[in-house]
Amino acid sequence: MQRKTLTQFLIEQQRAGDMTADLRLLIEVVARAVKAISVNVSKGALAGVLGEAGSDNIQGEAQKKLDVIANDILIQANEWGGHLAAMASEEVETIQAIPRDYPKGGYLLLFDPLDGSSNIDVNVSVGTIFSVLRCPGDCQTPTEASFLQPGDDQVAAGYAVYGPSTQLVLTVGRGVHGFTLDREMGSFIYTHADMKVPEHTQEYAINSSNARHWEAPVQRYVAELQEGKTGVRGKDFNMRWVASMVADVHRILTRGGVFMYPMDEKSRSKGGKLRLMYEANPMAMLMEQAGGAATTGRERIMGLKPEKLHQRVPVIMGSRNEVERVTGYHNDA
Ligand code: P6P
Repeated sequence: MQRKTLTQFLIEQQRAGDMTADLRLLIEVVARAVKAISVNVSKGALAGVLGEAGSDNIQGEAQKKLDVIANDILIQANEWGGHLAAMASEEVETIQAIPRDYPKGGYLLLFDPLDGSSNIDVNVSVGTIFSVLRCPGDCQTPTEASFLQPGDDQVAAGYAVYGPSTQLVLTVGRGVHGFTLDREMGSFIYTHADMKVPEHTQEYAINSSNARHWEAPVQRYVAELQEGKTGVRGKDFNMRWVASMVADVHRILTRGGVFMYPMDEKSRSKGGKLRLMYEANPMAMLMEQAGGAATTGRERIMGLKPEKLHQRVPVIMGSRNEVERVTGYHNDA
């Protein structure tokens, strides 16, 4: 099979009218930034980039050196291109304005620069998640309110997973497409055309140490999975929990499953664990574009009207039949 690069794929999408030149530039620039993050992540201890940065992020979480490195790489890569009106990052409280020296464009880029960074020091897969919105109204002076759009308004979403290979998975609303980094050539090769989440699955992902804090519908659902063929589900299930959302979601996009970080008593006061704007929304767009589903347990994630840039939500996403079952249990309760 002739190896198609990301650039060729994007040019063909632009030619087909599925994306603007600026959106193509945005994705190319994010892909280049992801390559630089991959280089840093894969050096690990050799580059002195492991461990704590000695600072906390807006979430009050201790930042890893690589969190800060990845954040800076994404900001510096995107600020000069003229495709963005502003950026927002999990690692920074306020929105990131485009420096005066550079032109502004019509897109807003949001990202979690290094998701799952607690896994960095133990050499387990981590990732970068990004979401693209249009800047509404006057793009000369974007504010936080400019970003507070529902997930349905995303024009693109994707992630990079830094695992045994570095893969970039993205959607611009025409299905989900995966690329694998050829390190020798330094280019992303189109390796996963039109990824689909299998409707049925026998695999689920949840941090079971929180079981006593879950709401009844989740406790019921997980108990049925654990009863396996001796219970109402009539088949056995397997459990995986990487504690890197990108790695868990990538596995589900590749072979099915359901990912859950539901509301629990521990995180209720914060609204949940995962962030809406740059974790739940982009992953929800990918899941729906791949034939899966994504809800809070009670409503579609991409229908939510955001109130705050860093707000958190409960997340249940993956194989459609499983998400509908869990959501049904919530609505029954
Ligand atoms: P826990 C990583 O910190 C993250 O935001 C997601 O990537 C991951 O799914 C979740 O938190 C892991 O949370 O409570 O299992 O450590």
